[in-house]
Amino acid sequence: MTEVDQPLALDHQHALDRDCTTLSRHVLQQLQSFSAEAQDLSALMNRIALAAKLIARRLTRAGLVEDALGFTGRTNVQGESVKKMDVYANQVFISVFEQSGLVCRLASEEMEQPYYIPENCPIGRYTLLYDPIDGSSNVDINLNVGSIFSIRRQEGNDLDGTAQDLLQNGHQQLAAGYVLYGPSTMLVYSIGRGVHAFTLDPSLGEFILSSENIRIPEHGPVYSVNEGNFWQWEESIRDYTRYVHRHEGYTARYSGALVGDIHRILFQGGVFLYPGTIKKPEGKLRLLYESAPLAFLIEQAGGSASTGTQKILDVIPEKLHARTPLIIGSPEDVALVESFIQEHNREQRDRPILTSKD
Ligand code: P6P
Repeated sequence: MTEVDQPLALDHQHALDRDCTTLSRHVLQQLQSFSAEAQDLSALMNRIALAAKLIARRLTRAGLVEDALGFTGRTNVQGESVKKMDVYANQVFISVFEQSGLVCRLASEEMEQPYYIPENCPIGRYTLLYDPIDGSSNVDINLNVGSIFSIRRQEGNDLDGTAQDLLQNGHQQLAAGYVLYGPSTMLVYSIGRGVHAFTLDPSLGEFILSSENIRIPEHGPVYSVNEGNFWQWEESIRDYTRYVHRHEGYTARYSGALVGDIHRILFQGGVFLYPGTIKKPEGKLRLLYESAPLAFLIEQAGGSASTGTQKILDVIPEKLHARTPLIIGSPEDVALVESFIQEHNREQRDRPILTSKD
């Protein structure tokens, strides 16, 4: 045997195989198919990876690039101040998908109406729903931020441009996931066959498979909630918070950026809550761009996601930018929060109705 014919040492072979497991190849392996839809999903995930690389590159140099940080002075459809990075990241997704031929419509948390790509519409029958930079308040202080994405089929021609076909429950999602821009850039996704994580290797410019078939712990120590809203919560959420304050084994972690908090819980277990508040009774987080994609992914990892009284994936939005309360994470920890809500609702129901005669 010549030197070239010599087989690589097993660990080197494994490393080489792993480095060749790119996102697009993994999708096809997952589907065990080369059908048109499998090829589409593979190509869609590849485009999302390209968007993630472009955003990661900008973030890593944001402090050095003129005009990358700070606010634009505008507010978005959510009523939030728009950061320059929000605008850049939103445009990245549009540019990346305009050339793809796959996506007919882009619905972004940053845009009041969907963005149509007419030249793609006869061919590409998919809609990408995304939050281009989630947690953008962290950008200027160099803390982790994320992108959240969801892919749905476009049903019908949406000729009136109101995207009514998107007002369906989260079970209609074909794929969902997030990109975490942290010490490393990770892309975590599911096409309904488990949850898998890829880490960007900057030397290759490729996302390489780093964790496959991730399962969330049944229970974990983390509870992640902005306790500054305590005064605005329902009594049931306050009772849950008092419970974890008084019992050993809980630890509070809250970064102000949903993707990082969810990623921690995916690997360590626990629960993230953004309940309704006095100012936002329906909650702050957006169903189509944040809660539903993350619910799809966390349920694929064996976790749970609810509004407190309804599974997130069953919620049918009344409008594109609908918000929901979100309780998401390890099944035992989500169930504990729900038990306080159920108990509170039972007490409310059983409370005798006092009349003027009483
Ligand atoms: P608060 C960021 O604006 C975001 O949408 C999520 O990423 C994050 O979890 C949440 O809002 C933080 O909101 O009210 O605690 O600052």
